[in-house]
Amino acid sequence: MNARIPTSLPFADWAKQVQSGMEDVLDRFLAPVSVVPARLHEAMRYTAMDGGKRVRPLLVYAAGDVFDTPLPLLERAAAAVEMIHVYSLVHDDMPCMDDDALRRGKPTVHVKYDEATALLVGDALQAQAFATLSAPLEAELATADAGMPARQLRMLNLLAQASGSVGMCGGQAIDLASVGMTLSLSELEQMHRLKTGALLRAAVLLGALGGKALTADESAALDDYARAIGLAFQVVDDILDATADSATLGKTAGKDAADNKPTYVSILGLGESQALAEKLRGNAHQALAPFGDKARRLRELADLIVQRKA
Ligand code: GRG
Repeated sequence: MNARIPTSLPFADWAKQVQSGMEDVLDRFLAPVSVVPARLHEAMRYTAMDGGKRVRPLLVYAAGDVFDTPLPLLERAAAAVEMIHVYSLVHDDMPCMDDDALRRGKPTVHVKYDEATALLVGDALQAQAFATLSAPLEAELATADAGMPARQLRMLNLLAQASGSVGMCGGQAIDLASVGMTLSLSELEQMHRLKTGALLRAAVLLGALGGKALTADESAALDDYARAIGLAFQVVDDILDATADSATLGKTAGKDAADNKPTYVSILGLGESQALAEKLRGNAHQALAPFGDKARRLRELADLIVQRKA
């Protein structure tokens, strides 16, 4: 992606350009297969390239539009957050966790390669995410804005917090410990705020942090938006899981319920879960009101997250 994608494009075209641009961005920030060890780099590319909805990069670019974040920082942030997400999927699919054979329509990394490789692919993608976000900036950008290194540092800290024990990993630990247990709605929400919400929130804030300074009110509004879509994403995931046709979605219908994991649908029922997703969409829209038309993409992404079919 060499130039900013025009905001005037219809949403679907804009999203397609971000998604296809991510192939180029990831290609640039991942080691080539020609670098030793070739098999590890091949496996990293196998799982990271050409796959997924790229929701987190879309959020990074959409938030970047609101705060005029320079493209090189958006690219680094989008690649880094996607690498963390992909690493989490690779580890989550392993036999010691969810034991899944298919991901994004392809054999999972431990199935295609082996378990040790899957572990290393996840570890290496995590390290590469931070290497990517901290990579030196293009000379003209670094000299044009003396505040860039401080911004990069804040972004690194944010991504580290969102990924670790007080973010995604912590949420996964709670999830693993909750198998077979009855969770209250607030316990379920706490788990998902960490497990999936923290990284989605980080994507929004990363896109914003790279741009012009946020006021306290802007920061709070963006946080409200990020929290609403983070939760909506999980509620919709549970709805899709409960109603999926496994053949068409390429995932196991009702897997969480079958694994005896609490879900929004198991606690609230389908109708109330759908109503909750709609309410969260409304909350997300409301939170964006202070940003006016500049937040159009973020608004459309809230719609996409709630209306998605996969
Ligand atoms: C193993 C440290 C560690 C963490 C795993 C997020 C996570 C934590 C595991 C993923 C398990 C899972 C399927 C959760 C449901 C919600 C979710 C994150 C789905 C996958 O994300 P999408 O739909 O995937 O954005 P794509 O493939 O489109 O990128």
